[in-house]
Amino acid sequence: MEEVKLFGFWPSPFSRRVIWALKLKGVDYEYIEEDLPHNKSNLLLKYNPVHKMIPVLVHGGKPIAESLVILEYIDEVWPHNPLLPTDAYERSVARFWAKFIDEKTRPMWEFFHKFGEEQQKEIEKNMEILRTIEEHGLGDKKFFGGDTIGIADLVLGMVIHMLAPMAEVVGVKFIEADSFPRLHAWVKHFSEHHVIKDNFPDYNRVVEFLKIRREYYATLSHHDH
Ligand SMILES: N[C@@H](CCC(=O)N[C@@H](CS)C(=O)NCC(=O)O)C(=O)O
Repeated sequence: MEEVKLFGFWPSPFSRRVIWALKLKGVDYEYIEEDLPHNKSNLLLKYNPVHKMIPVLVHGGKPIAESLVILEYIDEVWPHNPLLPTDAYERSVARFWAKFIDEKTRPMWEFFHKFGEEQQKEIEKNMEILRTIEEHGLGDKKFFGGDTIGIADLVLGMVIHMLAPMAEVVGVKFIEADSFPRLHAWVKHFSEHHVIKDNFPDYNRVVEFLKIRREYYATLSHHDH
């Protein structure tokens, strides 16, 4: 079998979704942790010269960048335990939600960089995005992928290991049982899945990492005013 390598950064939701996909498929790979904040490796710059970002999957020496592209590649090369449905229409629906969640969840971090009224506005925007996913995304399914985890679930995983600890550090709550019952049930199903649970970043370590970031943003915001 050709060698598989993954370049990632431990708290990043973008490399995390790829780790989960490889684990769901049972693909052996070598994980290479990048020192993103301080010192990107020459290999990362060589493999992703366009964005210079993780994740990069290297399969048989050939690099693939952009997490959604990587997830689709993984599903094509290792088709067992599929992440996408076989039916063309169902596949397009799965891709629609993966794209929507990918595009909408990254800006959800904005509240973490802001304070006061600006922070409140971002929190409200986040609630609207969650409302859209709650009302139009999941329906009565357990996962976006139906009974099993699919591509959109892997992308939405970010709300558990990044958005939730960010909310904890700031002192707000997003996905609660009474306001978002479907998403709340999804959080439980997804985080209790054995592959996800066994390959989850250390929650307390993420909180500590985020506290330092939050203090840094607070210093910046203090200088602004
Ligand atoms: N759209 C990209 C986003 C990846 C991304 O934002 N990676 C961040 C880490 S969370 C990164 O490598 N940042 C390094 C930099 O911006 O210089 C994907 O889905 O793969």
